[in-house]
Amino acid sequence: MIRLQRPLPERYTHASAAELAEWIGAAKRALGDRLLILGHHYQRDDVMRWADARGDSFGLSRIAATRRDAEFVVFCGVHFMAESADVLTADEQQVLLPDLNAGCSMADMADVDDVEDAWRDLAHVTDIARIVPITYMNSSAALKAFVGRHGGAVCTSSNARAVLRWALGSRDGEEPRADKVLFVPDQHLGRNTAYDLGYTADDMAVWDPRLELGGLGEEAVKSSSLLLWKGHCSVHQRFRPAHIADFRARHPDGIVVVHPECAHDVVDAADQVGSTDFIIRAVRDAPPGAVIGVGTEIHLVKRLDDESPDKTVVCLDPLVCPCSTMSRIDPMHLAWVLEGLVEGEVRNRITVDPQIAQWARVALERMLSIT
Ligand code: CIZ
Repeated sequence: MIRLQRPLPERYTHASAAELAEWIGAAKRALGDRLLILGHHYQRDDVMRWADARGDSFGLSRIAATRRDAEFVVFCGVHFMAESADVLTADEQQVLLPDLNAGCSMADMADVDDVEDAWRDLAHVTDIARIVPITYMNSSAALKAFVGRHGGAVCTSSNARAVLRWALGSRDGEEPRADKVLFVPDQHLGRNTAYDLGYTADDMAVWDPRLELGGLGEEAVKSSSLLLWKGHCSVHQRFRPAHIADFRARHPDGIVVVHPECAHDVVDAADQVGSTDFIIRAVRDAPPGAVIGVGTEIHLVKRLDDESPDKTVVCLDPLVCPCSTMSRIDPMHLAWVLEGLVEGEVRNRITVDPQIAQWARVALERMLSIT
């Protein structure tokens, strides 16, 4: 997906770190409660220091929705997060993304047109009324709206288990809503959650949107309970079981915690698996002196280490893996957007078409009613 961020004026590109900090601080003071700056957990420190609230994508959108006095919500995250905030906030609140090129490669792997094509193909070979689409929070508003329109729900990495159970029924007698789920866009979250629920490899198939019928035979489509979209997170997919083996060799008593966007063999080798919030709690609850090897984005891992002086928190991948799109939000872009607001100009507003927002809200509310 191409989003064009116009080049910034030299005032920002030639400024020193100290000047940018001075301008951001002055703009924040001038805007007062009219402004809410949200910082995603993966955000770089020189931006995070200005955040009024930190959190994951869904948590931050909910904070924005409860802060009705905040006329301007500056989302220091990526594009789909700013869209979700726009969907969940009041009409009079304006959501801004400091750099329009801060996208999410995983979200971009599931273009809504491709998902609609897949849905049509599936309808030719199976009873489409018995398929529920589920999209991960990390997806465009248009895809969330598609899911809402077709009776499905959004899920986060914290509640994917509950949402899959809602769709497919639990194996202990709960009524299934469908025979099949189309899980988009992260195959790993879908697979890890399905294994956790007792499904086996035979129950799942990967849908490759570039191939006819997802690269699957009609029989495979019919017999699978889960069709997993061929998408992944470029950061989490880097972790390998060998990283865990190396960590364990160096720290035999260490604790390994990874995100469910990691591949299944990594999740299998870890001690604990969970969302960003889960990882934060796992570090907080670890005993003093613990060494914790974490499989997630490096800014979060470093921050956890800095903020836990009685523990050692290290990234499992020694070759550091930042979320490069998130890092596009830097002090230059933040200063540019904030000074625009002070001058009465709203730069980089993210708006979701009202029809799309309405259906995306249906999918989000369905998730909330399940969890
Ligand atoms: O939804 C989020 O913020 C992400 C990227 C992950 C998580 O586990 O919360």
